[in-house]
Amino acid sequence: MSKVSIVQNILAVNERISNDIHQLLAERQVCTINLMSSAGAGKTTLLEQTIKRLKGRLEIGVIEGDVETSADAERIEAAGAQAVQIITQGTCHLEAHMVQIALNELDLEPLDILFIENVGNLVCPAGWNLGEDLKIVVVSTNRR
Ligand SMILES: Nc1nc2c(ncn2[C@@H]2O[C@H](COP(=O)(O)OP(=O)(O)O)[C@@H](O)[C@H]2O)c(=O)[nH]1
Ligand SMILES: [Mg+2]
Repeated sequence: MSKVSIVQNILAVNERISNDIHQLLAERQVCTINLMSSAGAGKTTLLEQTIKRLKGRLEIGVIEGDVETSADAERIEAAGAQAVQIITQGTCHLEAHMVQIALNELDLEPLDILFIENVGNLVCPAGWNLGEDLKIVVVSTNRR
């Protein structure tokens, strides 16, 4: 039986697009943060509070990743920042080509920080660079 491995090719394409994104955002002097956690850990809440607290000091934009809804982008806009929603239709992580398309919908000119809220999943997003400067993992526990 012969086997064909395509994983390396897909990741190589992702890496190339990720590098293009990183270069574009560096030229625009936008610091980009890829925010990851399990579902419901508090990523969007953290972003809402960050946007409100930094209002008037730093301009923030957000690319939201979700498997099926636009609810998070609506929350971000209500908090006062530009937001673009990527609906992955079941895919468990964001890939660089999705972010590249979403970037066309944002006005990068005023931005100081771009947050990319990844799909709620602690495994899949880790393998896919998105052109970010930093990856941040949000971890939450209950109080007992
Ligand atoms: N008690 C408590 N609840 C929180 C906190 N952060 C988020 N939540 C709640 O946890 C739920 C999921 O939060 P969300 O920000 O949507 O998580 P995400 O899926 O990681 O974006 C919501 O009902 C939030 O109100 C927190 O710091 N403390
Ligand atoms: Mg969220």
